[in-house]
Amino acid sequence: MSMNKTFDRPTIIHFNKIGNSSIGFISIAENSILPFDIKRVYWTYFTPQDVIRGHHAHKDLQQILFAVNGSIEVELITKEKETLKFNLSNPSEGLYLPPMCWRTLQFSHSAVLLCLASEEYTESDYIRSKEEFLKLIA
Ligand code: T46
Repeated sequence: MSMNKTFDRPTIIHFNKIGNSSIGFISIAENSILPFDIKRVYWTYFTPQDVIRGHHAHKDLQQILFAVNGSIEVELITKEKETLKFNLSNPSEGLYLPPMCWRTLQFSHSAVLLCLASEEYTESDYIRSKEEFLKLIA
C-alpha cells in the first residue's frame, strides 16, 4: 500500500514485504499509509482453539487485524447486513474493519493477533449485545 486511503467496507490491505526467504521479512505500518492514525496497539495470544472471541461490534472504532503467527478465522456481519468470512494467515496482510461490524474470531494453535486501532480503549464504544447490533443496522 503506498497512499492514505479510506474504506467503507471490510478490506484486506496488502503491506509491503521486505526481505527474502533466506533472511526473513519485515512489513511496516505507518500513519501516512493507513486509513486512520494509530492510537492503540494490542495483541492477543494463547487463545485455545475451541474458544470464539469477539462477539461484539464497535460504534466508531476502526481497526486493522493481522495474524502475525498462525491463522485466524474472522466472521463478520457488516452494517449492510452482509456476512463475510476471512482467513487471516499472511503476516503481510491486514484486515481493515470499519465501524459497525459484528465480529467473531477463532484462532489456530499458537496464533497471535495484532491489532492497530484508531482510538484508545473505551468500553462505551462496544456493542456487546447481538440483538442490539441487529436492531441498530435494521
Ligand atoms: C476486537 C477484537 C479483535 C482492555 O482493557 N483494553 C483494550 O484495549 C482491549 C482490546 C481489551 N481490554 C480488556 C477488556 C476485557 O476485559 O481486555 C478484556 C478482553 O477484551 P475483549 O473481551 O473485548 O477481547 P476480544 O478478543 O473479544 O476483542 C478484542 C477487542 O476488544 C476488540 O476491539 O475487535 O479483539
